[in-house]
Amino acid sequence: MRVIGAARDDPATRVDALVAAIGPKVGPPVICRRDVVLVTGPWLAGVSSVVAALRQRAPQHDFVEAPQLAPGDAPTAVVFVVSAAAPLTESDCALLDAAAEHTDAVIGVASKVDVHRGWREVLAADRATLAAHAPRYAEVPWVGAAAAPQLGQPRMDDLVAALLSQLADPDIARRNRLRAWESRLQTVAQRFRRDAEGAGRKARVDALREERSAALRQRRQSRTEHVIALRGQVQQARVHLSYFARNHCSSMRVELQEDIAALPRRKIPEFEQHARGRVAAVLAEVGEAVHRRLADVAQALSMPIGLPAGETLPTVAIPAPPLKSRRLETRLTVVLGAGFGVGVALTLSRLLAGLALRLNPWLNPWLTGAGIIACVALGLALTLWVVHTRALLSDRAVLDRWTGDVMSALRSVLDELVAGRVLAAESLLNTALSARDEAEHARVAHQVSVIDAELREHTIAAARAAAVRDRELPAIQVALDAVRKELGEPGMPTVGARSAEPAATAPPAQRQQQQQQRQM
Ligand SMILES: Nc1nc2c(ncn2[C@@H]2O[C@H](COP(=O)(O)OP(=O)(O)OP(=O)(O)O)[C@@H](O)[C@H]2O)c(=O)[nH]1
Ligand SMILES: [Mg+2]
Repeated sequence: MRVIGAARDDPATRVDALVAAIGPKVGPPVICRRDVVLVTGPWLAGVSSVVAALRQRAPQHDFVEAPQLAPGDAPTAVVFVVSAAAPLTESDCALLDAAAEHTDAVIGVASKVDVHRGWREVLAADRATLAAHAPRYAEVPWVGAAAAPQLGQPRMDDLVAALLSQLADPDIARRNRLRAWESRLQTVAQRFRRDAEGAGRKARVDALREERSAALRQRRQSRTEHVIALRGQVQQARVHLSYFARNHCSSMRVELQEDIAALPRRKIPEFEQHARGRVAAVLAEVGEAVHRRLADVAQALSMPIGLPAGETLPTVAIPAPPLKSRRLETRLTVVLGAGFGVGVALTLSRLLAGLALRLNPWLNPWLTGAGIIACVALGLALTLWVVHTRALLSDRAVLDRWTGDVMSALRSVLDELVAGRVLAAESLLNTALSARDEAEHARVAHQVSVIDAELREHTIAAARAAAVRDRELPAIQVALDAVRKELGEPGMPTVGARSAEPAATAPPAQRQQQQQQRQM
């Protein structure tokens, strides 16, 4: 029973009971209170020297440096050593926050006062800075010390006196436990607040929203781009192939005209076959070019539409050239040719008769007879030549006209071929584009639905965290207020704003008064 009574009188147990009575759903601080004094401070502040000196001056107490404390160990008091060379910085304050997280008893030391003459000003500045950093430090006693002086004797009396006085305070265990509870309650409250505010969650939600709108934007853009690309490619192919076909027609026409101009009479019957062969060749060439170009378009658009390789080519309806039906023209030519031949023969025979009369009258009858025969032969030959030449020229003219007709027929067939095949390919490409669009739409819809699901989860998690915060925080705040009141820090702002709090205003007199009340 005595043990139970002693445990009930234990300051830590009393503090635990005080907090438990308020009822926050927070477990007790998970710390191991050690009966040691932690001496800590920034780099090269003189910590080790102070530890050595304190061990000499107060051998009844244990002094340790930060590395000698295990995680979770809490010292009974903290001696915070800073060099008197320069005032305290924010990072030094943060160092003290970590060291004195579960310990209320803190002593500030401005070290190396033997060499820094202005140490008192630095000490005052340190005191002000620390008090401004957090209200709990407003009453921290500050002393000057020289543990390993270069000049004169060590100066440790003030520090030893202040430390022994703190350690001798019967209330130190209770205050340290209260401080541990304050730290614990603040940490838990901050965790609830952080969970509810969810900075990480917010960033993730923003990123998800951005990803969502980017996916939808990209989908819209890619659809428009594909439609424009398809139209452009098809138009280009149409223009190019029409030009190609017309060009081929024109060059073939010129070629055939040249052939006709040099065509001898005996080759006239073969010309029709030759022209038909050329037409078939041009038709095949244009068909091949159309196929190739449309395959290129499909490849450029990355849409394999499977154009049939050997499509049947259309036929060009070509009538035979009208070479035979010209009997009247032949008769006329024969008459004209005969007239021309007779005229030439008569003229020449008269010329020869006159010539023979002048040369030798004895030979006249013979010469005249021979001349007549020669002139008749010549007239006949001329008649035949005229008839033949006229017939050849007429045939060539007929073939030339016929070639023109063939070309027009071929051109219209080629126009139809190009237009029809481009139209068919465009329709296939549009179908392929729609299919691809559909697949893309399904992919983006799936991506968006995954994002939406995650966004919903985040919204639910945020609402849940806010509900937990609203449910748990009031009790924690009440417990924290009670702990702070016990520590003599009434009127503190709400939890989670420790570093932003104004300088402490709890007067030392008030704290003394509270201590006296408790001791009574
Ligand atoms: N003048 C003068 N120098 C001191 C005093 N105390 C320590 N020093 C010098 O300050 C330097 C650092 O001293 P330490 O005691 O090793 O300081 P520390 O904070 O333990 O240093 P670290 O552990 O390296 O961060 C040494 O060169 C000491 O000689 C002092 O009281 N007066
Ligand atoms: Mg050291």
